[in-house]
Amino acid sequence: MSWKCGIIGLPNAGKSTIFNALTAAGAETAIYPFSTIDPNLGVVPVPDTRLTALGELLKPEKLTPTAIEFVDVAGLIAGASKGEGLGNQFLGHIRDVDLLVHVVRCFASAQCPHPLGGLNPLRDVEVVETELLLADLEILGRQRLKVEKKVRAGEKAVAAALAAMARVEEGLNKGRWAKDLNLSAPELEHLEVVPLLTLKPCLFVANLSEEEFQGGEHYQALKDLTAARGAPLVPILGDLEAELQELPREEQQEFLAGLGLPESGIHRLIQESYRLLGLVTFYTIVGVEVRAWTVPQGTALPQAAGRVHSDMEKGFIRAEVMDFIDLQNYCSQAKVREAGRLHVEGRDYKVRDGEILLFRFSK
Ligand SMILES: Nc1nc2c(ncn2[C@@H]2O[C@H](COP(=O)(O)OP(=O)(O)OP(=O)(O)O)[C@@H](O)[C@H]2O)c(=O)[nH]1
Ligand SMILES: [Mg+2]
Repeated sequence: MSWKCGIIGLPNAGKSTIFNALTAAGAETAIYPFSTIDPNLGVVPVPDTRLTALGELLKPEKLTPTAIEFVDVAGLIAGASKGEGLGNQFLGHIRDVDLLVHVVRCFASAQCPHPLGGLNPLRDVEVVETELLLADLEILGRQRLKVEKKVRAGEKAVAAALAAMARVEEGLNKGRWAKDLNLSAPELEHLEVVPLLTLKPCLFVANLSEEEFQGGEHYQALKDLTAARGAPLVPILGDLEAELQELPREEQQEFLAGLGLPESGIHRLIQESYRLLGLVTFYTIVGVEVRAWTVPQGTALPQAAGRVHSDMEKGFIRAEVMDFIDLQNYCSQAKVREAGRLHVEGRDYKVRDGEILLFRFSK
């Protein structure tokens, strides 16, 4: 199982450009809208300084990072929820993602006109979000009809499901996202059959020109909006970062530092997505390979073992647990053990971020 992030936004916002930079995969970009028709799917390694440090310390033959997926879909325009443009397809492709990455255009370009006229990030955000809300209302409406049929057929147990749907519909009609309605666990369970877009976590990307980055009004407007909502915003100089992917890492960093950027926006985007998905990373050192793995926060050891191999989950006995920091400080697994910093844990233990696990299992 891997986690998927859907890149959404208006046509020509620079979604494919950012996707390219993410995957350096060469998805098509174009100066005309709707250049992306089939969604592009890219598997992106998660930059991880701990894994790099483990590589330097243990010098394994193989160092394998964990990864998340990004999907690049067609641009969304007003009316998409009613099937305008490639809207329906677009919405279909992002129903199964775990996180929405909303790219907002903050760059002017003579060659590549804005589909709605001039630059106006706040309007753009509203257009896209309105479509998400409408799409959810539509899918809820359809589901409600199905449930109401069951009520007429005499099924009584569906009243709670109807009530949960009504609550979300009421919220959406007021412009509130399903994720902000404090839905209870039973309500969420009733809604599981409805793949709501507004239930997903969302982060914003400001796709910036250099001028905007140096203090433009459009970038500022978007910063104010996201700050007021407490929503994460990652600034990216899309075009530039896509081009930089051709250069070696150090040169990329030098270039960005010259512009006053401490790190690549693309790296920040990957890390921020990872954080918002509520994931933790654990490591295994087996034979010639040091490898990073991803599990949701709160995952117990047997299920974590199952990420590595299903047999290890079935036959799970216990795990030896070591903290990355301890291995870094003591420099070898044997010394961590000697220092009494290695602990043995059983089935109920929840994996924490940065732990190095050695699973014991019966075959
Ligand atoms: N100047 C400038 N141009 C950009 C930037 N990002 C993207 N572009 C250009 O804008 C055009 C459209 O970019 P795409 O990445 O194809 O846009 P998209 O959002 O994927 O568009 P659709 O797939 O049509 O929805 C391309 O010509 C890009 O080179 C940027 O940061 N600055
Ligand atoms: Mg595109």
